Amino acid sequence: MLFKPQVSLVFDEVTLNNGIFASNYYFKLKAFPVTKKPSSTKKPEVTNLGYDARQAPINIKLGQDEKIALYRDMVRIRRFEERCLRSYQQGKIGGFLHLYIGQESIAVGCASVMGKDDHIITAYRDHGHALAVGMGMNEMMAENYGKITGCSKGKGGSMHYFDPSRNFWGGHGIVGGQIPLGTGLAYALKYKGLKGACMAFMGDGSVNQGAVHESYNLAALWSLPVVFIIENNGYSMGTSQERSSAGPSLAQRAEGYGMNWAIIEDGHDVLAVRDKVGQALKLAHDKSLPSVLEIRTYRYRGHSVADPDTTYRDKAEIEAYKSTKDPLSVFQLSLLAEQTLTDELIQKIDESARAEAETSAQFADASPYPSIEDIKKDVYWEIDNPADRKSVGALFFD
Ligand SMILES: Cc1ncc(C[n+]2csc(CCOP(=O)(O)OP(=O)(O)O)c2C)c(N)n1
Ligand SMILES: [Mg+2]
Repeated sequence: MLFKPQVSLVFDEVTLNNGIFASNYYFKLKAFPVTKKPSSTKKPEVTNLGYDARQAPINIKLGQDEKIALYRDMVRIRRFEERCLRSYQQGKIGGFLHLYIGQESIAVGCASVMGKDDHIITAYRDHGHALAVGMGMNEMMAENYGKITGCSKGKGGSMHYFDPSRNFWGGHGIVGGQIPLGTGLAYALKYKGLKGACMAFMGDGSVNQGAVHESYNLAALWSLPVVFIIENNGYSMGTSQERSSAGPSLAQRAEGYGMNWAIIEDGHDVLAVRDKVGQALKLAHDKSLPSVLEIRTYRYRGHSVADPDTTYRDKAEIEAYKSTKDPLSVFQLSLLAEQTLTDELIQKIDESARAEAETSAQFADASPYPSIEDIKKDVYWEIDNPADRKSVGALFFD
């Protein structure tokens, strides 16, 4: 339909054709303003908006100590990352450093509903998930410093934390790259008849990656025990979610694959995260059904600490979120109101988290760098298995 008005002409050509023909029209399309998204037509299946998360069955049974532990875990993430930022500014950390500050309720809420057979995989903004599953600040800070005592022996840095003993499979730098891997973990569980499910985390910027859709397709087709968790903090680097992703919501795309999906508006509320993620995890455990959850959240710092964060969003936007939805403050107020926390305990938790983070910086500082020999270890090298060698190519470190 070549003679339609310009908007539909371009849209038709782009959707009906491919290759050069379509890309000719791409530049015209690019200039169009972003259209307002239509509202969702179908109710999400795993959601329950406008409710009191404290009354959810999974939360009502929480004891005081468990609630304090959730709060403490969020504080530990915040203080650890603030210390990381200082170390970066002191020139102790090279490469990138992506802070999770503002999103703590998600990692802590999700890890708290994980069973011992469940697995977790995430992107490069991985400090929160690592601490939440029980990794130690020392091995994490040392990894940031590139030291041999780091969890990846100093070869991965902040983006590549790993701890298979805690079913924590990283820490991945390629946007969306961890999603096929997480789907593979879920496949392996089902294939081997093992218990458990995989929680595969991604940012809002991942959802347009082809590999994410290929993963959705296989997860639904083979009914895999996986929960895809989109941490929608509103931005991929400096591009807002509205400017990068079409459709009414990021999670609703799951409908195309016949998967359960939900939007968790109150991602700042650790109890709401526990409830909704717990439901999706139960579906994975009991029925081997996959889900896509979109958890709305916000990051306070720039994309990485190298991002001056001055061009793509307003400071007032950051302050508005901080003052009304800060995950730590919101939970703290609620626990104070029910007298689970006292001012004294809050101070104690805070001081202890600061001291732990400070100790980790000293530990990292005092640790040695890997030797050249250490750097060569654990790198796949065909010469390690000469009998199985199938191809000839350049060998690492030869
Ligand atoms: C395949 C690929 N493309 C581009 C990049 C560069 N890049 C790194 S982070 C990022 C933004 C991702 O944003 P989002 O998924 O929303 O995660 P967030 O940083 O908000 O946690 C981009 C484009 C990359 N690492 N990998
Ligand atoms: Mg994002």
